[in-house]
Amino acid sequence: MGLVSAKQFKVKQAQVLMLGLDSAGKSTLLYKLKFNDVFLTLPTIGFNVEMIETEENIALTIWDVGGQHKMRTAWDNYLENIDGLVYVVDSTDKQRLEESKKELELILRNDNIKNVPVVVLANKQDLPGALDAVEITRRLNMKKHCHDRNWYVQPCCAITGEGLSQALRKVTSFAKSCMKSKQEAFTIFKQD
Ligand code: G3D
Ligand code: MG
Repeated sequence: MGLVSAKQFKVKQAQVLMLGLDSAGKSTLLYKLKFNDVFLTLPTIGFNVEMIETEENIALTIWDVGGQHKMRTAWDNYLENIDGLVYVVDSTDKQRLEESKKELELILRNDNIKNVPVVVLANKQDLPGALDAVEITRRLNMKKHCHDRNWYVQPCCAITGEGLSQALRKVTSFAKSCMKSKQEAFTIFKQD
């Protein structure tokens, strides 16, 4: 007990769910964020989870859930009580962007994540032909599907780490405001 500083008690915990099609780069991103290193990944069966401390007195618990077709039906089980959604796309996989958009649309329709902010990671920007953030925004129809919540599209590369500190800052600030609104809604509910 004596080893735990008072500051650690004040650290808030935000739950962040990371989804996207298989091979978008979710697990690579998770481990790059956590260990600043690139590991050999295998298709994720179930989920990986890591806690990432940020500089803003908030720790993000990031859930990386497998994105293969047969596992997407399980995504709904992870949507409760989250403070942020990170949606990863392979910016070079033009053929599957439509499929990725449809999956995102399905998730956003779920009542459990009403108003939950979304950060799209336009991953694999190091590869030739990668679509930029403007084009990913357009192809995912973000303005329409996310009009009721905070959202942002961040280009990045999980291998070099480019764009990841910006992404982390965005996820953190969105998650903070999401937690604040939930707290305010809870306080009003208790007063009624
Ligand atoms: P997933 O967890 O979304 O299914 P993974 O995806 O993290 O397992 O990554 C799938 C493949 O994409 C891996 O390659 C990984 O190295 C690669 N990858 C992830 N992010 C990037 C990136 O930003 N740039 C490049 N060039 N490759 C990336 P393998 O070959 O192991 O399948
Ligand atoms: Mg994976």
